[in-house]
Amino acid sequence: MALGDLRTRIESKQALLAVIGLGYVGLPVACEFARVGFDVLGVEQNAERVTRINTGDLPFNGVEPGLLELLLQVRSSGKFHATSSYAELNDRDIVLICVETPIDSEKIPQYHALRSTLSAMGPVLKPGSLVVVESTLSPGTITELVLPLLESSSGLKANLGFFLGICPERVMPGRLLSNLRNLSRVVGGLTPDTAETMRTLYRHITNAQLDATDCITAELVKTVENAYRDVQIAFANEVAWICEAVGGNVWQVRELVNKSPGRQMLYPGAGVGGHCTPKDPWLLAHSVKDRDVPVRLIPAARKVNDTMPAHLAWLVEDSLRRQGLDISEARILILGYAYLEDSDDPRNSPSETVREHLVMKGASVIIHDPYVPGYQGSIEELASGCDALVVAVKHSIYQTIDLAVIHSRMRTPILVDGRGFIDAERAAGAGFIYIGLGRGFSGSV
Ligand code: SAJ
Repeated sequence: MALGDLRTRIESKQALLAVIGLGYVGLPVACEFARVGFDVLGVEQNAERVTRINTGDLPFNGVEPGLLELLLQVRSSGKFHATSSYAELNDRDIVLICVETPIDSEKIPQYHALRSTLSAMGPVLKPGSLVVVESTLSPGTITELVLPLLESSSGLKANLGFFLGICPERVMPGRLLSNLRNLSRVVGGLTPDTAETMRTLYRHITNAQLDATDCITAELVKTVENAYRDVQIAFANEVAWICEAVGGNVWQVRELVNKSPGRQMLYPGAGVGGHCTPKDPWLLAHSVKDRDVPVRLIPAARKVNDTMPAHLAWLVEDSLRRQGLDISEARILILGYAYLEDSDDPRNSPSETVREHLVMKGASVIIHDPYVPGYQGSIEELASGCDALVVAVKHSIYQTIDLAVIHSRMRTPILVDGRGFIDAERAAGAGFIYIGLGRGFSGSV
């Protein structure tokens, strides 16, 4: 099918769509296209996840406004169903690829999921179809890996047998649907015509700007926007360390700095987790690994952010020591395990690293999280006999916990706030010794 015919079928929503990978990115986008009237096939390797989706059960918890209702709606309308069989792709005019693209311990991109997807879909790819990668890729990956692999597995030639582009996602757990509908997107096509056809497609579900570009630009924009955020967070974290040393309060400093025009200092914290921000800077750096390009700021920012969990553990140890307690005899409750407030997504959880450091120091550590299975329960009960409460995630419910009750249950009333989330006066009023990340001891209450 020529691109023009495909665009006509897209405009009339007759084009048959497939989404490969039904995770935080793929499932919402599949449901959204089904909601507006496309016939959507979801292809997911995890059979248990396929079953849960086909029985109207979201395969993840967390607060995702509207997603469950949407899934039920598109299932009952018959516009969306999931499968683990690639064979069903053979009639699809459009295939969106939403699989994970992690990095390994050496910060090298791991494209196993992408490679196996491209190898499996090639033989059944419908000639004339449009393939769009939504996963985040190291700049250059579309032309250096995706294109040749898809040509060899399908036996088709790019821009003749299939059309190829990349449209990086800008979703965020807790705002999956709203980000999808309301955030602009970069639409990178192997050719300008392909980019325009992709715009025609995404216009159906996105009411924000769709910026047509080439593939390398789209790959760069996605990895740069997250590397930029990581550097911003690292700056805030470094200022927090300085404030602690000189007796400042970073939360107050940040507020006043941001009154200066053109400043937008982000928040220091217990660490940078998730599937995007810790990884994408390395995908960006990887694009020039074999070239004489001095990439220094991006790795340095990663290092700053990666030391925050250890720093929080040190704050806990130091606050215990100041009360004459040895951390090796302490019982510590960490509040929050998900990487982000009001989400159940535990990927690259900074709390896990905090726990590891505390355990290495000999402490016994328990964790509470209202959304992550295995960590739910009564905070009051978990706090019994503890010597320190560590706020690692800004889950909304932690704003309303009864500090007086928790205080009465604890052996030593130390509260270490890793997110500037608990009101220091309120904590002190409940009898806590409040230690805040980024607040020098003379700044502590
Ligand atoms: N964090 C801080 N300080 C901050 C902001 C975040 O320590 O000021 C920490 C968070 O606690 C978390 C990690 O960084 O552990 C990542 O937080 P995030 O707000 O960057 O959330 P992500 O990783 O879901 O980021 C996504 C990104 N969006 C996409 O990749 C599509 C990011 O570019 C967006 O800016 C962010 O969502 C958003 O705010 O929407």
